[in-house]
Order: sequence, then C-alpha cells, then structure tokens
Amino acid sequence: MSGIVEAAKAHPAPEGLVYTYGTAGFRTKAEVLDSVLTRVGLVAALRSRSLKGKWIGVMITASHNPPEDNGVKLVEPLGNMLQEEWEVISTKMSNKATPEDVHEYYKEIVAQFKIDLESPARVVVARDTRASGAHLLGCVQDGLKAAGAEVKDFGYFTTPQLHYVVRCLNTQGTKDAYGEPTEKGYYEKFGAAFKTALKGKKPSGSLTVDCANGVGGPKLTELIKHLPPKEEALEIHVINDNVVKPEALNVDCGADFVKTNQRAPPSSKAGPGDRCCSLDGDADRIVYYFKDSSNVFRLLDGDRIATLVASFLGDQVRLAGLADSLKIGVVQTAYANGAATQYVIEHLKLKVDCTPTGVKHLHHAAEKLDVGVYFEANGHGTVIFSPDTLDTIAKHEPKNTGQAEALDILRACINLINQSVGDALSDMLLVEVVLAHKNWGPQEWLSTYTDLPNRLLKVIVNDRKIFETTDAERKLVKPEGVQTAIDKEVQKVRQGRSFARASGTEDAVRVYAEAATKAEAEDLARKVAEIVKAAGSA
Ligand code: 16G
Ligand code: MG
Repeated sequence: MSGIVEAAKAHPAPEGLVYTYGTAGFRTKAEVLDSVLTRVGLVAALRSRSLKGKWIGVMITASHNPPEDNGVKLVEPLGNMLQEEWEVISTKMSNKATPEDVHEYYKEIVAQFKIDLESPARVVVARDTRASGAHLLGCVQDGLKAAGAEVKDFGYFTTPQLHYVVRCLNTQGTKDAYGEPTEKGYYEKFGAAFKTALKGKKPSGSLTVDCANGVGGPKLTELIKHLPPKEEALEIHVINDNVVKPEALNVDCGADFVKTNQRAPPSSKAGPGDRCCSLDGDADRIVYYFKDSSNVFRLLDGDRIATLVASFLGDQVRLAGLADSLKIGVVQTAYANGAATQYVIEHLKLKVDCTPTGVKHLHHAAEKLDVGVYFEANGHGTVIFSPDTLDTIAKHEPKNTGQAEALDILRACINLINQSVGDALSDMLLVEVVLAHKNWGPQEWLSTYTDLPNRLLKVIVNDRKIFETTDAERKLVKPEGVQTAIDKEVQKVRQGRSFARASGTEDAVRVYAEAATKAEAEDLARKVAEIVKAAGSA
C-alpha cells in the first residue's frame, strides 16, 4: 500500500483549494486537477472492490465548459451516476492535505466497507477531446496502478459511450446483457435499432448536427457508417466537428450556446425549415432548433423532446394493446416551461413528476415508473423502462397486425434508447424516428403548444449556500422571508411562476421566471433577482 503514498506524492494537492464532487463530478480549471484525478483513481478502485470487482467507469470531461476546464466523474456498474455516499467519499479524498492523509483515508474506507483488498478492482477509463485529457488520464492511471486495479482504456469516448460500455461489461452473459462492450458494439446496436424503428419510413429533409467541436463529432461520423444509407433513411450534415483545434471546443457552438443565447451557432448555414440540432462537448445533451418561415429562430429543447417522445411512446403502447398494463410518466425539473407541463397533463394525459436539477435526480424518479421519460429543459435526458415493463413488452402476444407493428416499433425503441444515461446521439435518432412516423417537420413539432415567455438570470451573492430550497427547488425555505417576497411579485403578473436556487456548478444563484408575456416575464425575473441580491448581500 506504500504505492498509494507515492502516487499521492507524485500529484500533490495545491494549497488552499477545496474540491467538491458536484452535480456532474469534479469540474474546474484543468491545471488544478492532477491531485483530484489520482485520488479519483484510488476511489474508483475501492468502489469496484466494494462491489466485488464490478466494472466502474471514470470519465474525464468538463462537458460544455470552456476548453481550459476539465473534470471527472465516476460511473456505477449499470451505467448510473455515482451513489451519493461515494460522492461524499470522493470529495473527502480530494481534500486530504498530505499523501499520508490520503493513505490513512484509503485504509479508513477499506475498513468502513469491509473491503477485501485481494478481490479484483476493475475500472474503465475514457475522455473527451480536451487538450488536458491525456495528462489527466496519466494522473488517474497512477492512482489506479497504486491501488492495483485492472484498467481498460477506451481512449476518446462520449460520456454516454462510457456509460454504455460499463453497463455492457457488467451484464455480459446475463439475461440483462446490454450489448457488446466495444465502441463498434455501440454503433451496431443503435444503428440496427434505428433501422428497425423506422420501419421503412424516411424523415423528411436533412438534419444538420452541430457537434460543439467536441468528441461527438468524430463519434457521430462513425455512427453514420452504421446507419442505413441516406437515400433510404436520414441525411445528416455534420458541422463544428473540429477536434484538431481543442481551443474551439464549445466556442460559439454546441447545445449550451444555443440554449443560453437562444440562437443558432453563427457557423450554421441552415435555411428556413431546415432541422438542426446541437450536442454539447461530451454529447450527453441535445437541443433541436430551426428558422421558421419568417426567419425567426425557434428552439426545440429538452421539454419538447420529452413531450414528443412521451406522446409517441404513449401511442405505440396503446396501439400495441398495452395501455392497461403500462403507465408512462414524464419527469421534469422546475425549469420545464409551464406550457410543457400543462401539455403533458392535459393533452397527453400523463403523470408529471418534478425533481431537483441534475440528471441523477430525474433518473431516480424515472426508475420508479413503468416507462419514465425524463428530460431537463437544457437537453439532458432519456427514457427508462422498468424490468417488469421490459418483461411485459417482451412477452406480449399481438392480436392483429396493427398491434404487431406497434409492438415491433416499441421493441426497437427500447434498443434505440440508451437507458444507462441521456445520450445525445441516441436521443437524436429517437427524435428522427418519431418525426418520421408522425411525418412531421420542426414546425409541426413546435405547433403542439406555445411556450410561456421566460427569463433566466444569474445573481452573484456573498454565499450562495444560504439559499436553501424545498419542493424540488421550487420554494426557498432560507433565508427567511425571501419566498414570501417572491410570491408577492409572482401574484402581480399573469400566469406567473418564478423560483431561485443556488447553482450546483457555479458560484451563483439562478433565477427563473415565466409569465404570459415577454415583458411580464422579464420584469418578474428582474424583481426576483433584486430580492435575491438584497438577501444575499445582507
Ligand atoms: C450539471 C448537470 C445538469 C444540470 C446542470 C445544472 C449532470 C450530468 N449534469 O451540468 O443535469 O442541469 O448541472 O447546473 O447531472 P446549475 O446547478 O449550475 O444550474
Ligand atoms: Mg455534457
């Protein structure tokens, strides 16, 4: 175990920095991450041993953050996000001051979980295309080596590809086998499911995909090789796929740029009515958009993908004769547009759950449903089918050709959807399948409901941690009196709704407001931001 002290010594922790395993792992400037990565390597090995040698994933990425940032997150055996208890352990480990402290804490974890150090530790690593990735991978490797772990390095991967192979490795040879644990296996699985789910239908027009100059670019190019030829199915134009220039990552492109600025990347040449979508830097997030006939930018965000997919799956379940045995639900966060929530409840007649921000919260809530469609407005999301649901769908005997066809589509969709985590590439194929079946272009999709005008603001305060929320972040319990003041402002506008929450990724409080008109939404957001600012500087 002295190797552990040596590894920690080789990558000392900078003085005075405090690291937190946040909503999406550790994420900060790449130059201060060496020590964290080595220690994450140690924790990953212990997590695997605590699960008797199941494969654990380590993904090196900072998603939509600027090129000079990086980060790391751990993936559980079925491709889920790391358990909260181990998030706390990872945070503690990263903040140990000396190599000896690291070693002591390592032994403490071993004792706490009664870990057998003779049992195998198996870890899968991958990274996005950031310039700092290779060096940080070396830091993780040092930790893994010191802990005696067996390592599979998949090189460049999208985050969802890493989740996919982890799940495949742990389910290989069982009744829950998820696919071949290789990159090729990933393309083959999703490519074949796309073809089957289309059932000879062809999406109208072509699709322009902005890859944020991230790892999604080369991976989409590979995936296209496994899709049916464009004459038969989908014509895809790949843009912003320059990974040779790492400083271009997420700059003026990508899902976060599009969602935040509510406009297409300047590099996009798409004309009115052309379907476009943008991935983020690690391809676990996607938004669609287009220019309408008046050349106005129109966003089709995560809420739109959720409603589109939920309506389609609802139809197929009904057509297959399964409506009585399966209940579909939609999981959103407080950021979901009020019009989307209303559409799901009143038009689709489906149940809606609301959870705090962050993929893991939505994922957990969706796991409790037969068919759980979960999306954040920012484009993170997927659909999960419970084990009983999968069984019901697998065993169902169709009574006529109509039922048989819907059942085929449903089964293909199950294979097309990356159920381990939200996956921009798999979500994109799913959206294309739904649009092809409905024979819809982006305008028809947009016409399903009208978004309430809304505004998102960022407020810098002295200490964002004093802002404590309840009710899935929709209400502030602290500081006292602030919620009452917000409620008063909400009352003043038509169809008003507003909330404030501390960001999990930035040192700021976010304020969201929506109302019947743009002017009212903006006014409400500004008023609530003032209330937050005053409370935060008291
Ligand atoms: C992270 C989360 C995302 C969430 C965002 C909120 C994952 C993989 N990512 O990016 O789901 O929407 O944080 O950021 O969980 P905020 O707390 O700064 O508003
Ligand atoms: Mg991402």
